[in-house]
Amino acid sequence: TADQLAPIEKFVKQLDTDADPTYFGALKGKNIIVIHLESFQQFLVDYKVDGQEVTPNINKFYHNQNTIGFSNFYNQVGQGKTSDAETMLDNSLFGTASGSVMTNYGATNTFQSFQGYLDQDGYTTAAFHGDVPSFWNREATYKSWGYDYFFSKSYYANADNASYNVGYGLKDKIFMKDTAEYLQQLPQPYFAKVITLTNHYPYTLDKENIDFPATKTGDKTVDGYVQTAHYLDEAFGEFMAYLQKSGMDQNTAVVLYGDHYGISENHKAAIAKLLGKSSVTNYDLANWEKVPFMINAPGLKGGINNTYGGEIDVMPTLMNLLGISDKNTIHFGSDLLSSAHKQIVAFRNGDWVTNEYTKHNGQYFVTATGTQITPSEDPRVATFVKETQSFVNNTLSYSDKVVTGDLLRFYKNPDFKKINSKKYSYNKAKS
Ligand code: GP9
Ligand code: MN
Repeated sequence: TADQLAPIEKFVKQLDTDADPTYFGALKGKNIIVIHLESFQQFLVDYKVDGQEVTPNINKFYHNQNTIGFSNFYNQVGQGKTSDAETMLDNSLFGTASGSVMTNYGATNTFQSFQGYLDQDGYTTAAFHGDVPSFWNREATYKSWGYDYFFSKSYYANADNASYNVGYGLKDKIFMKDTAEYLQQLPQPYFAKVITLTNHYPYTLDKENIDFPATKTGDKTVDGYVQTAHYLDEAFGEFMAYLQKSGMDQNTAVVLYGDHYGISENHKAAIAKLLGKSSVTNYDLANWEKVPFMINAPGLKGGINNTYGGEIDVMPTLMNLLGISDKNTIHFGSDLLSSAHKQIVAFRNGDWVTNEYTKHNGQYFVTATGTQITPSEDPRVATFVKETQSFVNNTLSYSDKVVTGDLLRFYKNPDFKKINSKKYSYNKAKS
């Protein structure tokens, strides 16, 4: 009921920040292309195998003077993996404790999504993905989130041709090329989410597309990872070249993010080899949860940003960059570019990272140094840990309440026009 919302409204109010004046509205009216880098971890950025960069195009993008490149940005997904990342990015709501929000609630819940705000702001919104539309219940969910268009597999030429596919669907290079051409035809300004696919477990690629040496960790399931990551980087490079050649880059912001790990914590020996260490600690594994988040646009004041944050923070960050107030949204993240941003990153299992201390698999560390600590030995640290844990537990459980109770249907947001999911159809017109 509406009463259940009151404590939640109070909780999310404390996340409200004043936007940084340099960045508020800096991307106003620009096209936004968000590229979802499948299974892409931050460690790959600037990573080399035998002296060779795995992802030269993404590295260049990260260090570009018009890119804000986050160095302490974490994935926060749970069982819903890709779908949890999408739920956080488009709604600033966490994935649920188990299962997937998109699968279990995507068709039926009321949402106040980023796409809904963008629509009110005159944007066309579209999602692109080279898999069937039913995967993760995307088709139904995107209607609830108010996406105008969903270009899924059948929108791409030769999608049924086996040589165009690997793993779950279309090869990234083919997918990205056709996507760029679709983007060119969208009414502007547009917001586009482009979900890549080839860099997905078990990291297989056809011979013609392999042009990077596999790692030799001795773990067969991870050694192909740098090869598919390299392929994804080439697809991204070709996509950016198209934007530049066509002039599409001029009024467009490109945002990159990684959705979750590519190599899970179960592969400790391989992770140690990749990091050049004899073994890994829980502190190393906390760092292993980092994924890229980069924002680039012509004229944007860039630089490496060391703020601690995660996927839950993307929507408030982008809203402020677009000059859309996030004050009245029920969001569980906050603007990473605001000096008031609370640097607590909550993980779905109750672990957390802050700019001061880190909790991972029940152990505590100083975030800056990796030194392991026992919080009870220092009253100040003990209090910090207690307060942080209580914030993390609250943020997760309040987000769960919003989702499982479908509470947004009771929330009267003065800034938000209700989404009518029935309005949308993503069927391909027969030609
Ligand atoms: C499939 C894809 C993969 O369409 O997005 O999802 P994941 O297995 O990474 O959750
Ligand atoms: Mn994924």
